[in-house]
Amino acid sequence: MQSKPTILLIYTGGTIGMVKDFDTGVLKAFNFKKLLQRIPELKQLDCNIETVSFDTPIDSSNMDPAQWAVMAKMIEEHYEDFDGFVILHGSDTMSYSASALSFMLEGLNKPVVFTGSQLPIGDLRTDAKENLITAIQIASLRHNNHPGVREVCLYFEYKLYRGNRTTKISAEHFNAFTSPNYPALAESGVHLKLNKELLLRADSGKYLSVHYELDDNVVIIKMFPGISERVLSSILNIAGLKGVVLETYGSGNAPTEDWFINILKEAIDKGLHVVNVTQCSGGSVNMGHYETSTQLKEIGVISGADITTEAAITKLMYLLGKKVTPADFKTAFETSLCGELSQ
Ligand code: ASN
Repeated sequence: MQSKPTILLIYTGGTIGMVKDFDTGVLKAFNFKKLLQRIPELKQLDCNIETVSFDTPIDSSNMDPAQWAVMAKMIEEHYEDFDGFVILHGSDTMSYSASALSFMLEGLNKPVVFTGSQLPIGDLRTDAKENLITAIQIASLRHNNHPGVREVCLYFEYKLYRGNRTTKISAEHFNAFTSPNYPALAESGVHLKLNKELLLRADSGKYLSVHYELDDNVVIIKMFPGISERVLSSILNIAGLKGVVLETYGSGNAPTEDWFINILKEAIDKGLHVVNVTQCSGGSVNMGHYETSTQLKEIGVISGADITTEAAITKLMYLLGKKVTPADFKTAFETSLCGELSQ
């Protein structure tokens, strides 16, 4: 008889575990043990669950690369002892964390499922229970004696997404995430339906290798009509800056004015990596499609294709941390590492 899957639940904080401060009415992170007591249903799941928690649970607005390293370390240290990992995380920056971990956990061959909620677990109308219970069930799935899912994903409101394809779209609705350029990996209804053909299949001979070095000398610049030479030039000349995610218009378009192209060209010639992503919520950058992106291509701007901004900025941190050489950087960025862009 096969033994029950074992799941490690990692609690980082977020609304799911928050309670209202009686004096101020403000939502604050809460003790994890008390949180678990509010979900007796967990005992009914057909798996063994163990838990670890951040020493101080945080609102995910306080998330940063150091905290990603803490999560990655928890997974690395417990990797052999568990069949899957569920990370309870605030929804605000969950897509950034899921993207970062997808790059940091190279060779991952087990599920890492991020989830959280829009209402605290103690709230009568909470979405936390369904999200948590189904995330654990997904992490427990087995197929031919292998984990059913072997990548970093995000489960929210009946849908499982590839983590590095997601973005938070609503501060109000339970349906808070979307994956604009890649279909859902699974849908939960009467049945839990896994779209197997969409899943990543890691090379099973590969071992987990965790990359902790992330370089935060990066910035996101969102284009807007009226952005001035002074503003753009000040940002691109920040001392030590190494990478820029430039959110352009439509399919990767930007002004054709000389000052704009010259500032970017100078920065790229000095060694700055500039990645073009679209500020549209779906679709892909296609430099050279319009006259307004042809020069960007010529001066060496990197195409982010259909990558999300969250995945682009964390991929920049990861590749810079890995010290990829300037000659290889553009190709490395434009190559999909773990399903974050379509090629
Ligand atoms: N502010 C919360 C967080 O990201 C939002 C949430 O979890 N729904 O930690």
